[in-house]
Amino acid sequence: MSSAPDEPREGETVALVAVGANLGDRMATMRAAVERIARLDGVRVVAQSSVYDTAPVGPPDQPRYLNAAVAVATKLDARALLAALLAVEATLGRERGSTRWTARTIDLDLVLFGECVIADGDLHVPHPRFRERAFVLLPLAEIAGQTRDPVTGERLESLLRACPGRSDAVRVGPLDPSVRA
Ligand code: A4P
Ligand code: MG
Repeated sequence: MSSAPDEPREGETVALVAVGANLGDRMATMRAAVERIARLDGVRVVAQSSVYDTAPVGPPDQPRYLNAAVAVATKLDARALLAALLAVEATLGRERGSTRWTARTIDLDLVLFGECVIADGDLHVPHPRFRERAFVLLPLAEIAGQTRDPVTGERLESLLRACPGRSDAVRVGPLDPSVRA
């Protein structure tokens, strides 16, 4: 029996990835990132959220962001998936300075990897700050509102309700260009 295209298959884990950009042609770069993620071996994109225009959190003198989220079903483990995401960032001109939270052409954060909880040097899943970030929770709740945070047990939609700052986000359209606004 074949499984529906957006259901995880045997051996796959569903991971949630936050996508952000605030330099250059933000929408085009975010869509290019999703195309590249979809072409990774062992990774299927199974859901894409809307895109939101959001006020920057962190250093104030930077442009507004676009933020969105995708769900992937993957045969990779969390470390290999994050490495692949960082490689996609690099191909899209992401430069890292010494300061966190600065402007970027693309940011791909691994927010959840199934129910895994990992705090291991350079890999932290769930992403340590996602519960306090409306720009992450708003798109994530659209595609996975019933999914539970494995640390707190809360559903993503209830984490969003408890999160300040969601009202200043403006929906600008779908991330998936084949979906009508
Ligand atoms: N790393 C470890 N675990 C992870 C994970 N689960 N996902 C390591 C992603 N990366 C992970 O990340 C630094 C290092 O963390 C990576 O090398 C990776 O090996 P980074 O992407 O260079 O740093 P960052 O994105 O500046 O920091 P961080 O901690 O991800 O920050 P946030 O919390 O994502 O904040 N405002 C708006 N409106 N929208 C935004 O998207 N983003 C940020 C970044 C700040 N303000 C924003 C937005
Ligand atoms: Mg990041």
